[in-house]
Amino acid sequence: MSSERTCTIERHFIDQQYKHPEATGELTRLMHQLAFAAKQITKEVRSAGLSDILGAAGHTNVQGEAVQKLDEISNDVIYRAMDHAGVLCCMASEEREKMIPIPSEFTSGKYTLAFDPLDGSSNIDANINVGTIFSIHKRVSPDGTPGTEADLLQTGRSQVVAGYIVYGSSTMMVYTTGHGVNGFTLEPSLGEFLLSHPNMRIPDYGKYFSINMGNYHYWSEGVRKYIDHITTPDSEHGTPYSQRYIGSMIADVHRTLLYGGLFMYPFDCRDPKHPKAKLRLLYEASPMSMIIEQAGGLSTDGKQSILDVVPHGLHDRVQLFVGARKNVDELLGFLNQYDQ
Ligand code: AHM
Ligand code: MG
Repeated sequence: MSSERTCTIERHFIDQQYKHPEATGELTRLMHQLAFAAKQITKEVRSAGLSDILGAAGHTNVQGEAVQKLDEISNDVIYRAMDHAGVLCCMASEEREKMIPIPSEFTSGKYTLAFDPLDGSSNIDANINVGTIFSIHKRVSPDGTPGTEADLLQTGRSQVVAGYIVYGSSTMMVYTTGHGVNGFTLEPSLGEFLLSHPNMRIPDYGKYFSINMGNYHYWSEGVRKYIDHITTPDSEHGTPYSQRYIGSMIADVHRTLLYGGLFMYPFDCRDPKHPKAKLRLLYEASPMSMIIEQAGGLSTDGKQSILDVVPHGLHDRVQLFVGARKNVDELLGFLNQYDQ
């Protein structure tokens, strides 16, 4: 038997707290509630094919996309786990246009939560991995008052915790508090998240790229030249790279974290004066970028780290490139040469 002691996610939070004597335990409570929500969503996702909850809910969300029933269910599960925990002052969700206030009967806390309840949900019917993404900030408005949108509109750099839960062949929660990245796998019979991937590090380089190639003709010249470069056989450069794209960012970025390479969702430049991004800054790009950077990789919108992009609205979108340091540097060389 291994001499290593089993570490549950709750135990891990508490151990982290001992290192920060000023901590009040609120963050631990918040993470505990998130883990509880993740277990409930796991149960829903695992029984998706058995119950009558697959398929579109019949209306569109704020982004104009069809809402899946499991999107709604996951949104409710997270809201109900978090609204009365006494640790949040407000929330934002991909599924809700406006800021979500904390009901007045519950104590308002000092943190904010932005989340994508079920990323990649268009894949649910095909039994492909989906996930929850979360981003936590400390409020900027005074404690004890109702939270405001300004509390949520903070850069990725000032996230207190960022993480995701991937509902795949197993359920895994990966998070960072700014001191490295740790991964926990849900042990289904115990109902506990156990530390399975301590101190996760992304390789410096990988021969994988992840992008929707169907959009090739819509990208900037720099992105197209880069993709041409990495798909053209050249033994000296070690190309071509292998393409991996599931169309579920959580799964694509999770694989990138483990194996290296990079994940990209560039601008659609059909109207060069108004390039369009797809992925949302606050609850998709920003938390995934903090994870990758904390694991030793890089994130960029082509000009700066995603963590420095200033949000102006809850649903701002951003061009995103994340991955292994050498891969992202190589891409930036092309963007600097052709897109400036
Ligand atoms: P969603 O939040 O509505 O699920 O959309 C985000 C998803 C990402 O998970 C994925 O990377 C991307 O959309 C896939 O988009 P596309 O089908 O355009 O390649
Ligand atoms: Mg999403």
